[in-house]
Amino acid sequence: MKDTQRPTAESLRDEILHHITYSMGKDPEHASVYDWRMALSLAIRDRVVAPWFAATRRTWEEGRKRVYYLSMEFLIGRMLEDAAINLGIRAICREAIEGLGLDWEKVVENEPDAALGNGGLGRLAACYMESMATLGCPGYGYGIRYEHGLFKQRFEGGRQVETPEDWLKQSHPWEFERPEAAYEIGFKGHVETRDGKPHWVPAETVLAEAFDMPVIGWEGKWANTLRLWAAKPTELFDLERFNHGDYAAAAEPEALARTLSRVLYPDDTTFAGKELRLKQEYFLTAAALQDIIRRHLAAGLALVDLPDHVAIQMNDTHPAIAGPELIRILTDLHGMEFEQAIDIALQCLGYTNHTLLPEALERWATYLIGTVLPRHMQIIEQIDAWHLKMNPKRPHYVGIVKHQEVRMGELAFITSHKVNGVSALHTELIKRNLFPELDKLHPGRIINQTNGITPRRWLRMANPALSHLIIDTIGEGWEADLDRLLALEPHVEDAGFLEAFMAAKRRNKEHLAEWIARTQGITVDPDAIFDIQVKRIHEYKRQLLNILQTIAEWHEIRENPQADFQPRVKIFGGKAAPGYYTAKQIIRLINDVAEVVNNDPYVDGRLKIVYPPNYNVSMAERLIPAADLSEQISTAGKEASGTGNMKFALNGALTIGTLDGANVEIREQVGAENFFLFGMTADEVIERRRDPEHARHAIMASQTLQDVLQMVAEGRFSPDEPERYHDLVHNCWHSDYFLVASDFEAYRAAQKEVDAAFADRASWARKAALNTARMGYFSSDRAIAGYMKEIWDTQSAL
Ligand code: 26V
Repeated sequence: MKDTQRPTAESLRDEILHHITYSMGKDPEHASVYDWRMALSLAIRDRVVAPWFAATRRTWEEGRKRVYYLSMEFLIGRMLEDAAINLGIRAICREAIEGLGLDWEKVVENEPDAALGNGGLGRLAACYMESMATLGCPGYGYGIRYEHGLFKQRFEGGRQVETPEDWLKQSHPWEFERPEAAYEIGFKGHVETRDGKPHWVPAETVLAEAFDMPVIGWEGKWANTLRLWAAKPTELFDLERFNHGDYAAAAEPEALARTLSRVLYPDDTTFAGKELRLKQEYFLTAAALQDIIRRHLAAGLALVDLPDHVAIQMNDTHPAIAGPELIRILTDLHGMEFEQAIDIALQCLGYTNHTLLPEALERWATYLIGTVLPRHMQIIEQIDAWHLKMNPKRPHYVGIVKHQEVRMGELAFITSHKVNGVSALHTELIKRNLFPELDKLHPGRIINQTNGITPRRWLRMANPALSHLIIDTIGEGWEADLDRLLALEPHVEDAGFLEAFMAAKRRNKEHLAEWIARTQGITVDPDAIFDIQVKRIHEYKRQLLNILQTIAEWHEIRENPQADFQPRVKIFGGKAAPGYYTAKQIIRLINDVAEVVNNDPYVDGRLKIVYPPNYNVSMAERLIPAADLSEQISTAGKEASGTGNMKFALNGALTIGTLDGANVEIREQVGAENFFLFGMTADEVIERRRDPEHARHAIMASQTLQDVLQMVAEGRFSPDEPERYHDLVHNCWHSDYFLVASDFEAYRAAQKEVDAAFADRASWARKAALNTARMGYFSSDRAIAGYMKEIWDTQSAL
């Protein structure tokens, strides 16, 4: 059978030609890059289907427990090369494509990113789907098929401008529409009593229609399904209303259906109580639960046995309505008693917390939930009352419903058997600051599962130069057993190995330099330190600290242009939430500073600032392998984990960072001597804030920072509008909640250490290689194995 045998470049070429002709309907003579990309994708997809069916069939036959990962975001990125890598046919694909006279990179880069997420949380979901497939953990991802993913970012005069993203403009070869898998989802209406039991009569309904994407694991041994829901209008219901003459109401469901899965909310920094978002959350959750229950019942199983067959993981609180919805299904629709229903819900559900930022914690007005989901509001109150009854010692200020708001964190906690943080420090802070009372009432419920990243995409695929060196040095097998990278350790004593390691880095830096020249029109020196900060723009992540330090460096060069100076390329990437004014000012400042510094003859190319617009997964794959230095400089206690930090270190970048999130564990793993630590600890941050004048005190203690702030305030980087950054500077002096000023000198000192360390090439190479060798712990395979054992109670089917 052609789709199970390993292809040759020739056989694959024939398959591509077949698809060009019969799937794309194109004469090869006239096919575009898009056509070829589609044909190649379809040829690869043909090879995914057999393992996918086999895995699904085996799960049914063996009656296995399934994991359901509910997430409002899946930041998948491109799929073609990832599938080829995991099937072990990338080289063959490339050969076939080049044999057809095409440019491999152009074909791969023709694919738009599936950007159905904002940042860390969505990318984590994508890595976890891939690891579940690699480990043979039977499961489904459930999400929303947003028509428009995260907005595209452009810069105009240095300012961020957002334009809609349109990944579905062309047809998407990795999805299968399943019109037969569609469920009605209700909203609003009222609750009435039928046969003595509550019964919800929704006023509006929409259809959730499934689109399936196969998720193939390493070596194609297992594949799971990512099922994304698209909203469609329910025609029958409309007609009924129409016939009753209620035309406006008849049009409502259609309008709702059109908007429900239209756009991804692009703000991951603040909670805004948007009704549409609540509806999106319920839409995803209700569709998923109907699908889960249908599958369970179709296997002839009883609902009381649900926990033996179903584990549901809530990626943050966004799907936290799962608890009440499951209870509603079990009680209202299947006649179960409330106590038994909540017991089942508890055994099935798990909740991962991804942020401590109070402004990002979801809490919905009771009137809104009461309007949109009237029956759920009743059940939420019932859960709250039940929890209080079971825990009479619960303090009066603790609970799900307080001050006319439903706190989704508390709801998720109380309906889950396990609540997990995403790094050791973060989990400690959840226990200490976020849920101290609930932790006391439910000792052992809060556990840690430190985040991880998939080494297939983030090393094997993104960094062929380093991957091949690793394979030449220790062989294969590390891709699915990342601790094996430890075998590289003895080689750091070998000058030849270190040279090869740095040669691979150098090749990646040259590639990046070439891309920067081509796309940004900026020349950068591959011998300079490539110093990279890429992530969402947020005050707590402190891109401001980075750019202020960059200004200080520039000032130093200008003061003393003849001095020896370690050349650096400062690379920034990231989007700001469209309504986040300060973050947008920081973007503009970086671009303004870049304009001045990059064109300053005194600098003479020794310092460059590059900020390519529209940072996304594909850009990360390009930048990370070329980094020497990884910037992980958040205010301690604010970054739950970080996962970019892991990708950089795995690719042999050294980290300059605070003791925040997973940085703490990365430093433990790679060794303190191979990590540039600076800044206050989480406890010191709290302490420092008790001084209401901390900002002014810190600035007064640093002449450099005074000079830098003065330059910004005077308009040195915005001569056409000198007052442009007055707000930013004023905030530094008078508030500085994220302690940029207080950490400035420590950061600067650490950057000086970086300069000195980089000058010693052999020593730097050793540190970089040790970073790669010791990052095995941060594989998402380790993380998923932890979830399987400690939360899901499920076994590999492999
Ligand atoms: C919150 C909201 C609020 C309502 C509007 C839409 C929206 C979307 C996302 C979020 C939560 C963002 C939380 C998040 O992304 N946390 C990140 O999770 C990563 C994976 O665990 C972790 O590495 C990062 O440190 C953490 O910031």
